[in-house]
Amino acid sequence: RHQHLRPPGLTMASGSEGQLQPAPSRGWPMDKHEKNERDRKSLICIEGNIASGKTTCLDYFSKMTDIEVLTEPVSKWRNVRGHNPLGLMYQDASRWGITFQTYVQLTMLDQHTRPQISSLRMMERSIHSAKYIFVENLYKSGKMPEVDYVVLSEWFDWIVKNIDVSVDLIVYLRTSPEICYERLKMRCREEEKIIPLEYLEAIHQLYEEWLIKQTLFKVPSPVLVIEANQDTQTMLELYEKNRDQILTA
Ligand code: D5M
Repeated sequence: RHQHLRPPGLTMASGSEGQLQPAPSRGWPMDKHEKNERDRKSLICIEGNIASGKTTCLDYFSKMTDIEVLTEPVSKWRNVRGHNPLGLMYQDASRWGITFQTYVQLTMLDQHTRPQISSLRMMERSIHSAKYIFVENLYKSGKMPEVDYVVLSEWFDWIVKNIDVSVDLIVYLRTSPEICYERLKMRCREEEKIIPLEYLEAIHQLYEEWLIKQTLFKVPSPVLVIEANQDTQTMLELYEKNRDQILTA
């Protein structure tokens, strides 16, 4: 697949060229029949900064037949047995970062391992971005003690080694942090009112290093980059026009 054959706004991230192979198999005890079932099905993860337009993208594709969509389990993050770990994390990341990230890792693992009915599943973010973007950001910004980071990393490494959390394609909705900041203010989610622009800039930087420069961490699949600064209507037209390229990338 060559970059110049793609329509404007859609590019395969460098380093992904020629890597469109089946997902690697894992060591989790799975009989041959089960494994073959999984290999015939595809998982696309939609990645991007907070308020980058992932929901619009997923809403568009959810209307198609034979595509199942799993949105981020935000309602669980806001209410687990009466507690709101998402809100707590935004109020005091140093105290609640590990609590929230432990729960995100569990709920993301639950998403990855749910039986897949349709031949194509689209998922909002992944266990990989939870670790490589958000946990990394907490640690790098000095808000997560090294011991918390190491324990979470041990969990993450064990999961990746022993459970099938493979991904077939990452679609990266690439936005500027300023645009995300505007969209974030408009959607007015209570917990997010205290998010400063600097936080979105830090998340953006990590996404760029992970998925574009590919220098930081292992990228679990090829990456399709979609420039996503445009308004909702234009984005929907872009998805409509390039639907087949996205689905067969
Ligand atoms: O993400 C929904 C909200 O959840 C948003 O406030 C970002 C936050 N989020 C998502 N995943 C994580 C992790 N792993 N750590 C910290 N915060 C997270 P949205 O981007 O709107 O889909």
